[in-house]
Amino acid sequence: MAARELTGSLDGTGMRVGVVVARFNRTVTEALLAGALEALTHHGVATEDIVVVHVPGAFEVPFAARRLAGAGVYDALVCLGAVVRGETPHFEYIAAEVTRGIGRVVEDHRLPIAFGVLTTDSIEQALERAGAGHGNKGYESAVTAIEMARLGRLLG
Ligand code: INI
Repeated sequence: MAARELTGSLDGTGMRVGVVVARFNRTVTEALLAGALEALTHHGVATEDIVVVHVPGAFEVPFAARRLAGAGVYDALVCLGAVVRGETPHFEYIAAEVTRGIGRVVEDHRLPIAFGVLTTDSIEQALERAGAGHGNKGYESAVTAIEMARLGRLLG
């Protein structure tokens, strides 16, 4: 007998999705947000079922994600930001905290959260990952959010 395989579909119909986006490195994060919104609507999520929360920087993303998760009405969240390595250790702290913070929200709320926070050495590298269509980490993250929300339903 064949093994039973479970994969979440990419059908976002009827889903409610929260998007948290950091303003820091705005050129990059606006492109990530555009990609995420394009992916969500392309995969069937209704515009009125999407909430976008803007926060100052990546460090603030987990706070907003936790609040959205606590609301209990979203099928998945998408977190977007761009942490670019500078001359100071600040990068390491911010990158570590946003990663840890989002991970904890996933564990605490058992909610799929796609990690669309770029961590790069330069703004150029970040812009490359925030390009049009599928080269856009925001787009990819939104698709991941839908797949994981569907998978979560299958897993029960
Ligand atoms: N926030 C970012 O989103 N990306 C960065 O690259 C960044 N750097 O390098 O400093 C950054 N800092 C701001 C931080 O996220 C907070 O908004 C700030 O520390 C206030 O809490």
